[in-house]
Amino acid sequence: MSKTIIISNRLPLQLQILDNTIETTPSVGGLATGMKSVHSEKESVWIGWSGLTEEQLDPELTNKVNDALKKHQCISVPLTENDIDGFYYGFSNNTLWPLFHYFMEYAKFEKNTWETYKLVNQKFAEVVLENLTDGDTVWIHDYQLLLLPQLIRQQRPNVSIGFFLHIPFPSYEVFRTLPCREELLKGMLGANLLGFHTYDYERHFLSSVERILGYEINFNNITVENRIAKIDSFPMGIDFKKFHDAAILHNQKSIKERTEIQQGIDKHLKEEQNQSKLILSIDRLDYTKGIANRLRAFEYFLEKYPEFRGKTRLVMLAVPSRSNVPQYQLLKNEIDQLVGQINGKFAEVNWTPIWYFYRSMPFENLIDLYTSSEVALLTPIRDGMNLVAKEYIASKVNKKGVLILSEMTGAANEMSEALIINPNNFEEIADTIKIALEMPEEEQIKRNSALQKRLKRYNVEKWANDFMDSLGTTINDSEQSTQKKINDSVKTEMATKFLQAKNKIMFLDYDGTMVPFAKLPENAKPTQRVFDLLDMLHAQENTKVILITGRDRDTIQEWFGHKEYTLITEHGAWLKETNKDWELMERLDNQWFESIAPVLESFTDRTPGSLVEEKRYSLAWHFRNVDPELGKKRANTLKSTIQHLIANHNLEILEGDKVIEIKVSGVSKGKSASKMLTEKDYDFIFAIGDDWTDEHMFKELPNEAFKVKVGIKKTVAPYYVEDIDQVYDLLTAFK
Ligand code: GDG
Repeated sequence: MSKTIIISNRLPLQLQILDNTIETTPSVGGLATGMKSVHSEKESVWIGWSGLTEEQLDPELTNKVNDALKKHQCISVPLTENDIDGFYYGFSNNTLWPLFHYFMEYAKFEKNTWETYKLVNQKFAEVVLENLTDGDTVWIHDYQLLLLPQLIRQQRPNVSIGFFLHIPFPSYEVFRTLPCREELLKGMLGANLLGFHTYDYERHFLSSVERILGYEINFNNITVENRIAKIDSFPMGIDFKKFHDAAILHNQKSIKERTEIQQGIDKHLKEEQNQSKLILSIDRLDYTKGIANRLRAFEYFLEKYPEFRGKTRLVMLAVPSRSNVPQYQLLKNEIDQLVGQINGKFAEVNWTPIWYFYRSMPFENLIDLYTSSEVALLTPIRDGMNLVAKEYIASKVNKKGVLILSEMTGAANEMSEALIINPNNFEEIADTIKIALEMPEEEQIKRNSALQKRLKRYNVEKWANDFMDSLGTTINDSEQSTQKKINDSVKTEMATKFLQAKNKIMFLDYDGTMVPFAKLPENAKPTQRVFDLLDMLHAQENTKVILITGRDRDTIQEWFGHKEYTLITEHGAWLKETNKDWELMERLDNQWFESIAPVLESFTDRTPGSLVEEKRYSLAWHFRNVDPELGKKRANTLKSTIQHLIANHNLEILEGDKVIEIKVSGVSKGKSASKMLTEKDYDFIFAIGDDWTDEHMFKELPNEAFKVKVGIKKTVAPYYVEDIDQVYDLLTAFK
């Protein structure tokens, strides 16, 4: 039976060695709870690091660890101290984490940590491959494992792989600074489906793929060699019920049943005659979370609005994190100092402005803090999503409480009823704290009702199911196209029909079909391989071979004029039969050039990398070498400009692969191909091409013709091959 394999850097369990035995406790983080519903399915395993290095384990303990993990359907990836240093503290947290959060000045590029990152991703791949059987689905998580999708794909090309990034994907301008940017993108693109928290991260990723790898992108589908990878956003939710129910339970507790922390909070509130309001902040101690900014903004708030001194307090929980990375140690010192400084500056005998906890708290204390705080102040400088914001709202059973949230979090996209602030604007934060503390209850309830409704509906289970469903449909889509792929049996069938037929005609496109695209059109000259293939086909009995192209007559004459195959150029404007002169297939004129050519030239002047090609009866504006986004934008503007100019003329615009062509309407590969069929009664008709312009040919040729598209693109052709090599492979079967 097929299963789901979840893979993340850490397993969702904490292990402890106590007296030579292993104790396990479940992890609490967002990823662990999020994936619980997928993992609780019977057929699921979770692969990751156990938290214990090889140096901490002997063979006996390793067996015990493995047995303990097995009970929770977990499998560990054995890692050494050195692996953790280079892979986790090094490349993951000293390079990718800062860079992906736009802290470029913190990002270190070190060859040795990159090498370890590659090695550890390989170690993960080995464990996955040992446990992978046909039909399994793989779901890989986060920035520590960017290379893993491709490492698995290389060994198991047909496996269904999903990847989700929990942190932001930065803009191309930032991502491009990574020396290993290509490897990372290719690694990620091993997946069939790539998920991000927000559309912005998705768009940044697509832009990097387009600019760095030059892959073709169609909406959110990327053509990767012979497959489609789909990109989409899935904003992660929380286990709403867990937080909501825990808060209900908390509110029902008698004084005695309450936790020590809750009793402490109650005592203070009583002493302060319930005058004092709590502002909560919870994060891992991380520079991306904007903790120092938050403290400074709170200090500014107390200065600007002194009437709140003694009446409000910041409760700050900072959970220790990555304390082996130097930046985190520096941050810890900075925050310790700031808290001391602010408390020293404002404290009164019965009041200190900040309660600061530097530790992790059990879940029930988290609920104490969520339920007791009138305001949550979350000010990350960057944050992929921020689940704390969602948990705070879910815990507000009576819907009272105000969330102040940084616009730099993924969560801000979905939580527009919160008070959204810019974490760098202290003035705004100070004013917003005042607004929050004074917000009427009805307004709080109104805002939180809307927020809760959404959080309840799009919870973490829905998030995980949506991702898995989408992965399922992505695979089905590609399976649909595999049905049309030319495999050995289709090839044999075509070759047999070819041999049996008495009159055969073959339409062969040139660029993208016989030869790959070159930066400049004149550089895509035919190689000996092209001539050998065409000569071979031409030598077959009763076979008419037609090279049919959008290229200009003169170039094709120069390259193929000495050969005997039939040539059709400029999308069907010109025809050259064996040993004859060129003739016009359509009555054409080119007087319109003088009004259109200057427009194209003006676009070329403003668009670096573009060029105008003048054919006899058409003009083409090429933008293959233009920055992809600029190229698309200019092509769209050009189209609308030209459309306006050609209205009432017998002209049309043809959109090819990175080219816009203006030509006399009615001329097309389809029309000219159909004309060629009237000469004889052909009983074998074959057409192959890669471009949009070849679609005319596929549409107009009769149904019984064999029509083959080159590459995985939208097509009306019933068959496709993946690349030019496969074109050769197919055509050489016809002899
Ligand atoms: C990354 C991305 C993205 C925190 N302190 C305690 C505690 N927590 C729990 C919270 C929450 C989780 O940890 C923190 O999640 P966040 O989303 O806020 O932040 P990151 O850890 O940075 O997570 C982030 C997330 O991945 C998911 O994709 O949202 O943007 O950076 O669930 O409740 N839990 C307990 N004690 C604590 O002291 N028990």
